[in-house]
Amino acid sequence: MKKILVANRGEIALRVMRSAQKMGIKTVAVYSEADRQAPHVRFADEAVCLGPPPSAQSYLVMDKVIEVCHELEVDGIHPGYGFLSENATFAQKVEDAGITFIGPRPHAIEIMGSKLAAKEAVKSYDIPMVPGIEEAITDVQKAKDIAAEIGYPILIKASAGGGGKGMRVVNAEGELEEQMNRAISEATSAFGDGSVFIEKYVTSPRHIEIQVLADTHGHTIHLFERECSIQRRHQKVVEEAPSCVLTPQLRAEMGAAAVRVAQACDYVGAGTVEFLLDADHRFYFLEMNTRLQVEHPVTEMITGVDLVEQQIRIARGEHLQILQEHLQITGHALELRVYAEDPMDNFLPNVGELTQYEIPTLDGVRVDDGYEAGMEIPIYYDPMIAKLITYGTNREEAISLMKKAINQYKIEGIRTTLPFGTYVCDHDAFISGDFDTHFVKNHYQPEQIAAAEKQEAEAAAIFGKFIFAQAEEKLKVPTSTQSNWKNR
Ligand code: MV4
Repeated sequence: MKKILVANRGEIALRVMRSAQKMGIKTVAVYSEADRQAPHVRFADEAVCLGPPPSAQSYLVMDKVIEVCHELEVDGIHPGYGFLSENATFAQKVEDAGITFIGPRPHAIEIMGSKLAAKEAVKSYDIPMVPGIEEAITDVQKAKDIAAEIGYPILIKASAGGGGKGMRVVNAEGELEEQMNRAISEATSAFGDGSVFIEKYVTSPRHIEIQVLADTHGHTIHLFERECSIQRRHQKVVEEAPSCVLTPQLRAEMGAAAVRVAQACDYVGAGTVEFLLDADHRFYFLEMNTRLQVEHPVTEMITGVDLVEQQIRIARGEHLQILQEHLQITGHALELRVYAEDPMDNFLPNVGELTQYEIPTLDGVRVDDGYEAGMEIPIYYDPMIAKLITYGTNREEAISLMKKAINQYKIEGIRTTLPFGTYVCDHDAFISGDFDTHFVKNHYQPEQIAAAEKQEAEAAAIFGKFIFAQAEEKLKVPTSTQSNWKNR
C-alpha cells in the first residue's frame, strides 16, 4: 500500500494521516468547500475538493471519492469514523473498484448495522444478551405477552437504530401500545426501517466496550475495555481505560466474548464490541461498531498499540504480530471530548470563530485536534473540536493531569465542554468510580460551574485591582518634580 486516501475531515483525518506517514505511505485528503484551509488538507501530500459544505454533497459522495482514488492512483481508503465508515454499500463499491477498504468486509458491516441481524449472527457463540426477543415485532398483543413474561420496565429498540433513536422505555402495560407506535414511526422516519424489538430494560447500566483486532488469517485479539458511561443524549463526553469496575476475571470473560462476536461475523480490522454492565456486574452484548472509534486513543495509551497502524497492516494482509498473552494494561488513560457546545446551556452547539486556541503542553497529555486559532467551526459537521487525552500511572494521576491540562487549554470565541470536564474530574461519584450512564442526569449541575466561574472572576478582579493599585503607586509622579507645563 503506497498511497491512502482518508475519506474524512478534522482530527481523525489528521490522526490517520500521521500513522500513514510514519509508515512511509503517501496521503490524500479530500475536503469540502468549508474545509479548504483545514489542517488535514495542508498535512496531506495531495488534496482534492469534493464539493459544497453539506456532507451529502461532499464527504458522503461515494463515487466522487472513488473517482479521486483512480485519478491519483490511490490503493487504500481509510474512512475514519462517521460519514462513510459503516456504509456497507461504500465498502463494496471500494472493493469493486479494486481499492482496499481499510476496515471490515461489507457483510460484517451489514450484519452489525442491524441489531436483529447481529443478535441472530452471535446466537450460537455463547454471548450473554439482555432477556428479550430476537425478531421484529408489530403486533401489540404479542408485545404485551412478551413484556409480561420478561417483566417491566422494558425497552423498545429500533433494529436499525443508533444514537438512541427509536428507543422507548415502557414502565407498565398501559403505556406499551403508544410507545410502540412512537418507536415504529420514529424508526421509519429516521432509518427507513420500522423494525422494532423488545428487551428487558437495564435501569442503571455502565457502558463498557471492548476493542478488538482481527487479521485476514483468522487471528482475533482484544485490547481490553473502555468505560464510556459519562455521556449525554447518547453522545459520549468522557471515556477511560481501563474501567475501574472490571476484575481481571470479568475483563478476560468480556474480552473472550468480544472476540467471539468478531468471529461470528468474520470480522477483519479494528472493531468495538459494546456491552452493558448491570449493577450486579453481569454483562450483556449490545452491538458491534465496525469502525475505528472516536475514543480509541485511551486504548492506545494503556496498550502502546497504534490502532491505525494495525488497521493498515491488516488491510495489507499481514499477520497480527501481537499475541493476546503479550498484551497488558499499563497505567490509566482518560479522554475528554472538547465540543463546541455550551455546557451551561444544555450542551447547545456553540459554533463560531476560535479567536484564541492554545493546547496544553504537559508530559502525559495528548491532544488530537483538527483546528487552529482563527478558524471557524463549520455548522455542517459534528461540533467536536478536539480530544484531550491524559495518561498516568494510575487513575488518580490521570484525573489530576486532566484538570491541569484543562486549565492550560486556552479556547476563546466559543463555549466548549472543557468546564464540564473539570466538573466531572472534581465530582465524588466520578472520583470514587460509583457512576453509570445516568451520571449527567443524576449529578450534573451547571449552576455549580457558573458559581465556580463567578468565584474565579471575582478572584481575578480582586487581583487585578491589587496589581492596578501597585502600578498606580509606582507611576505616581512625586509632587516636588511635577511639571508646570500647563501654566507656562
Ligand atoms: C439499553 C439500555 C438499557 N437496557 N438496553 C443506548 C443506545 C444503544 N446503543 C443502546 N442503549 C441502551 N440500551 C437495555 N436493554 C440502556 C441504553 C442506554 C445507554 C447505553 C449505553 C450508553 C449510554 C446509554 C444511555 C441511555 C440508554
